[in-house]
Amino acid sequence: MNILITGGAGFIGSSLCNHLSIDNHITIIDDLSMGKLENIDINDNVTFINGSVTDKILMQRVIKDVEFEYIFHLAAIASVADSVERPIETHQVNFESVLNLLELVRKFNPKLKRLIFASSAAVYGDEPTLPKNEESVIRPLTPYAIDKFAAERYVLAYNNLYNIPTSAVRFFNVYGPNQNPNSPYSGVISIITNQFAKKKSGKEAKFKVFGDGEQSRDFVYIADVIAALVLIMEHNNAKGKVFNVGTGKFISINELLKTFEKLTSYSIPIEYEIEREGDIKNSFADITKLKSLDYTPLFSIETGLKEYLEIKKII
Ligand code: UD2
Repeated sequence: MNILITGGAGFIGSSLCNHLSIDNHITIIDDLSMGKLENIDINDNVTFINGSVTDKILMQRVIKDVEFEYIFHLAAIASVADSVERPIETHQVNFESVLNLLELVRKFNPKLKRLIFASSAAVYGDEPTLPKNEESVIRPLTPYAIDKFAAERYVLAYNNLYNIPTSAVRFFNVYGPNQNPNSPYSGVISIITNQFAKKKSGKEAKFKVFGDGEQSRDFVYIADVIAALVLIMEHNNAKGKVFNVGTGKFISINELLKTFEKLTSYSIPIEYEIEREGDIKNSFADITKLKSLDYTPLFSIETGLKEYLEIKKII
């Protein structure tokens, strides 16, 4: 099958590509702003296009030329802070590209079996009720979260209004190999892992906790995320629906650091700094809806982290 993955050189996109390219032909569109070519196992089944999803001419040419069975729209500017600094630029990537893609599919891609859009747990904002289920109060607080929610609604409306088969996923805190640790807004697990790698190679290492470290997150390992995406892609009754993708469990940053220490048998200096502006205290997913598609997360934080640290040769 022909599958398009936008953002296919990024963390989640490249992991999905490496999984699906065994049996399918994958086209990747990525501008390499966060993603890296090294993330992708390039083979005869993968076509890489270096370009932006905001390039309407490029997008039209690709959709018209190939006619995909499946599209995963994962390209985004994932930094919430960046969206606060540059709301217009990030809106073009995080929202306008989605609407443009939906229109292109409506006009030129009648063969489509499913389009899956990557939304975010950010849509829930700071409303404190836990766990978050897909019907929980939505309170998007930043341009990033507002764009994700608006785009997600468009994606689902195209299913209802135009019969274009779509689904959306709200990712909680995904971690694993290929996650870029180089921005302060990179996933916290990739940042901590990077510091433990430095420590292992004898370099100076330290980690800054924003706030008291008692904030908690639902960290989901990339292999479980890929399994969830494949289930949604294959299930007809996932059409027109949005799904939380998490584990249904949570851990605090302090406990997470202890888990790193236990797994690696060493520790790094920890500094506590002022809480990050706009940080959410606690977040975890109700995954009942995803479980209705026979999803079971296979990795706990301990087993997922262990595999990740082994792949990174830290343990
Ligand atoms: C996640 C998403 C973000 C958005 C948001 C919505 C990731 C990488 N980011 O942000 O895109 O969807 O959820 O709520 O999944 N921390 C430290 N020290 C560090 C880095 C982080 O203490 O060096 C803390 C941070 O303040 C936060 C926690 O660790 O309390 C998790 O941070 P994160 O950036 O990994 O993820 P989050 O939940 O803020």
